[in-house]
Amino acid sequence: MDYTILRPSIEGQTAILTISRPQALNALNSRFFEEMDFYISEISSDGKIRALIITGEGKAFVAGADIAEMVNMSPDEGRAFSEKGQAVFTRLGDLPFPVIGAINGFALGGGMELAMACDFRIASANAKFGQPEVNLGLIPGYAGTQRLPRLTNLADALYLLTTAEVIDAATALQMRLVQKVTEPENLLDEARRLASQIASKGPLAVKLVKEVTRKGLRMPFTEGEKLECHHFGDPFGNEGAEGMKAFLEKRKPLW
Ligand code: CO8
Repeated sequence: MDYTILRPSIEGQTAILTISRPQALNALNSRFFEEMDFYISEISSDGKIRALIITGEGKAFVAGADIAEMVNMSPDEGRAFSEKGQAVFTRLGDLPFPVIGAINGFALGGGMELAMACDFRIASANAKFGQPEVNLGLIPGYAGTQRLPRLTNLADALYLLTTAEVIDAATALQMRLVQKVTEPENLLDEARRLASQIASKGPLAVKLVKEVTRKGLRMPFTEGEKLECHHFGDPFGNEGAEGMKAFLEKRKPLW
């Protein structure tokens, strides 16, 4: 597929995906979801990637779903647009390595939902977050109502969802919506540093820890314990044996 909105690149074991539709502040349209879906398939079969960074070009990460595309939709078309977007964001979160949101500016509506679909987020000090859907008489459609209270808490989530208040990066950090804030000029290097840090760990262990943690949130505690126990055994005899041997031999593991 020809990418017209996404700009993918690979630096060593890190993939970087830049959303590049700055004339519309990177608003998410159908074409974006087609390209994203294709890119996820492409990257999930590339065995050497250890982390994906998602960022935006220009002053926005993403300023929301494309309002111009949605304005004349019927209720059924709205539902279909939501369903497609939710499925793509779920596939993104299910990638077998961490997905880091590098939030460079406005992350509003569908943009904040995309940021929340990443495994964790770092933000530039000038980033802005909000769920302004109620300003338009809408509700979030890419699982924002579900991810936001899970990442923050019920009251903070309902506060943001009902007031449509736009918050700055420092407030987002306080709410634990983002994990780090950097100066704008350091954002991508900090994301690269985190990606390299993760790439130096056992790749099977990183994949499993992400899978068990994410799946565990969707099941009762005791089921999650069983899932962890099951996968705890997987690295023994291969990657885990090398990691433990390397520790005992006081050397770096060879993954
Ligand atoms: N959709 C379409 N176009 C957009 C969007 C958007 N979400 N945001 C900005 N643009 C366009 C503007 O229309 C403008 O285009 P043009 O130059 O042709 O007039 C261009 O981007 C630049 O924008 P501004 O001139 O407005 O830039 P400012 O710096 O003055 O303002 C803001 C920046 C504050 C970010 C402002 O653009 C804004 O408020 N944008 C809309 C934010 C918003 O409401 N986002 C939520 C959208 S709804 C949503 O995301 C629902 C998600 C769930 C959908 C589920 C599927 C059904």
